Amino acid sequence: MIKLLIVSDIHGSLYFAKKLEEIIEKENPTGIILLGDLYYHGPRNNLTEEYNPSEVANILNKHKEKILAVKGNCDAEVDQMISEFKLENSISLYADGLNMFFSHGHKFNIDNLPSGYENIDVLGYGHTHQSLIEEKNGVLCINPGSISLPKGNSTNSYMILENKTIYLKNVDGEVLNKKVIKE
Ligand SMILES: [Mn+2]
Repeated sequence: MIKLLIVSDIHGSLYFAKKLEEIIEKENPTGIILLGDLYYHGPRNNLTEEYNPSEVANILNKHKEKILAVKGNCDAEVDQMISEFKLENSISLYADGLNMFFSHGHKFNIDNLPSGYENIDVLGYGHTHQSLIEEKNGVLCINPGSISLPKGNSTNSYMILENKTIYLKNVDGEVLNKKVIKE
């Protein structure tokens, strides 16, 4: 059985990278999915709390064995250079009877499902900084929001996927929303 910790849009916040370390310790996931926008704050955003991209990279690199990551629209070539894990364009993952597709979300999202979506159970992405658990055309679209820079009604959050159930949690580990993916 897998237990995936899904996190997005850290945007260089050392404060929330440290929070993430506590979450990793507490949740003890089998895998960590990072959905992009790891280091750079981005020209549309304010600086995040304790903005320190290179220290964030040091923390993430400690967990490289468990990390699967995709590139965000704020992630540049140099971000790959400081990361000891690969930044993919997208990740297709089959586990526990679920076909999952992860990308940053600026291309594929609930309003633009990828081709072949008929074979996808879960479409995971970040980018909007707003959490989401919503089904569309038989695909469960999930977004953990941003751990460091939530927008709209969202709070600082992450997701856990285990036992074919998706959980949205705040950084203190409280369950904010959950849904069984497939009976
Ligand atoms: Mn972002």
